[in-house]
Amino acid sequence: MKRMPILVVLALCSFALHHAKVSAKEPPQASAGITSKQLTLDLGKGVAMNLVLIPAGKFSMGSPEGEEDRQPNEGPQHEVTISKPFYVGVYEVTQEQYGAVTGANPSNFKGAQNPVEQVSCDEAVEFCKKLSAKTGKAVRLPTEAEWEYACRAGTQTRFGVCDKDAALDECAWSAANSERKTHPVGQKKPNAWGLYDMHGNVHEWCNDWYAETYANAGALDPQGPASGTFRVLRGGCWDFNPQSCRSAFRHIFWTSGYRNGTFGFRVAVESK
Ligand SMILES: [Ca+2]
Repeated sequence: MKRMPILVVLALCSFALHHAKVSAKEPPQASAGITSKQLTLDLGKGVAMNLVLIPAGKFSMGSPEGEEDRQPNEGPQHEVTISKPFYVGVYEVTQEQYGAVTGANPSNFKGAQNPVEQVSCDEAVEFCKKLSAKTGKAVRLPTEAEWEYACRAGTQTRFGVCDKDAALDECAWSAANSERKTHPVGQKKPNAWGLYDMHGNVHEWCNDWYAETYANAGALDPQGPASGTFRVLRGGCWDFNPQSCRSAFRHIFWTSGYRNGTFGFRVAVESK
């Protein structure tokens, strides 16, 4: 692969210019106390990736015992501190973006603005390494804690955008409305921090090894177990029921090299 010129553009409110092919609206103005900073990465070949700065803060990770459809591995619910702001992708990584960085498109459901799928965790990590080299930024998969924190965007309800399964139609592609396929990113309602498709469309790889319980989870910037057999995916997908798109739901049982038409990802970038 040719080495591409490094070009990183920090921009405020600029990503409509860079993402004109996507039908998504711009994220709403952040609420009080929340920064509206955005980061745009130039992937080359006229392709950009937009990220939004997620503020440091605390949240309750996992679901309360009384939550409808709760699974045992979502507990115990515990307070987590995210000590540093970090950028996270506004959208799932698209096929156009994946192709610009790797030259490949393994997806079952072809579409430049559809999320890339049929990507293993190892391949997602490799994408991050290549994008880091291209941009000079520290690009990586989000931790499971970062993912859930970003998904919730200050909420403690079952979903980060809405709280009823029926209302999820407005904010996620699940088995209830997907017609059994992925859809272009950014067509549903974003959460309060301007993130689209955190619920549904494709499952999203996280960096953590899977732990069956949060009993031994750290409270400060948890990274998950030091080693393990399975990785974790979050957010549910086009092939899962709405209840499996809940903020706390954890999809596991998949090794780092396994790929599937429901598996995609979004990236995180260190803010400093
Ligand atoms: Ca998703």
